Amino acid sequence: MHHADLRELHRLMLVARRLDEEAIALQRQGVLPAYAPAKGQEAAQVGSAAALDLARDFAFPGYRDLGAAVAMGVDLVAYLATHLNIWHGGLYDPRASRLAPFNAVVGGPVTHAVGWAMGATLDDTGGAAITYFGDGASSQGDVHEAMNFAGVYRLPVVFFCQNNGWAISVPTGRQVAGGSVAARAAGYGIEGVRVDGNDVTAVFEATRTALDRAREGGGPTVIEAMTFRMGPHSTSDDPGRYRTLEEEQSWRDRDPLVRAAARLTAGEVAAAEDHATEVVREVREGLLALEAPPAEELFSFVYREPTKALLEQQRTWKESLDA
Ligand SMILES: Cc1ncc(C[n+]2csc(CCOP(=O)(O)OP(=O)(O)O)c2C)c(N)n1
Ligand SMILES: [Mg+2]
Repeated sequence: MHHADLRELHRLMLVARRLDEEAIALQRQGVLPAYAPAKGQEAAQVGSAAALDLARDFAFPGYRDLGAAVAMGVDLVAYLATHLNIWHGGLYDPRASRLAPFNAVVGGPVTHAVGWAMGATLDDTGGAAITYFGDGASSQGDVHEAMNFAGVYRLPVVFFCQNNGWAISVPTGRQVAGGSVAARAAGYGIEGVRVDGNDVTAVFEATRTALDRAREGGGPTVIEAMTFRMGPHSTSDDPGRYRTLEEEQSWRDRDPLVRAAARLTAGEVAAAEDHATEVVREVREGLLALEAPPAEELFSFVYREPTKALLEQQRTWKESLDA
């Protein structure tokens, strides 16, 4: 990888890290109701999303994938607005940004990505889908059906698993039988690779290879990025109740940002910090300035034609306003 590319990936990772810290602060200040921190997973998210071709590909994220949104150039105020809970999903345009609304259903985005990949094949668009999910999600039935279906039809999809060691308080060893998500790919007749998820270069290369293969008709790939969730599962979790400080310390030494920064000059790292500070300031101001959309919209866009039940709810809601 060229030095300039590494510098750019580090810059994106640092924006993700600082924005993640800001999101936690905003949650503590009562601005965001809840947030799922991504600290420690920046190399996995940024490295993989940076490998996408935004003219053709499409990404399906989970709830902890801020780094993917950063790397894809999604409007970050509109992205983080999802956490404000003032609308259905975020305020960004998934079709224009190529990033689906984030999904809090464990394993949910995996089936969506496979469906999209089926459509891309039928329409012969030449694009590939990437889906983000966790080690815990990999034990969900839907994920296995999605992988099997993608294998049978050799669909252009990359199953990007961030194995961060934990599914809330359950360690990977207690819910991934056989110990490897990547190894499961063999059962579906598809490629499976394990990659150092805290090495942004390795993640980028592995994802680019998998996306190229998918677009060329070579079928799906499971990528298992080995990483660590350095913070809590969510802003209402206390990891001290289920894991040790020794484990956390051993991963602090493998921090993806420290590893990338070690390959850059002090001046480059300082410039990236200045840039991240500026982005965070703008996003914070943008979020605080957002007005809630008209409450009436709660009933729009759910169905093409509203159902009787929905109209009934809308009527009750309106009456409650007048009361
Ligand atoms: C279908 C479904 N079941 C259960 C939950 C509750 N839940 C939220 S996150 C989570 C653990 C997911 O772990 P993993 O897939 O490893 O992702 P991580 O949170 O570590 O990024 C669970 C069980 C959910 N959101 N959706
Ligand atoms: Mg996990």
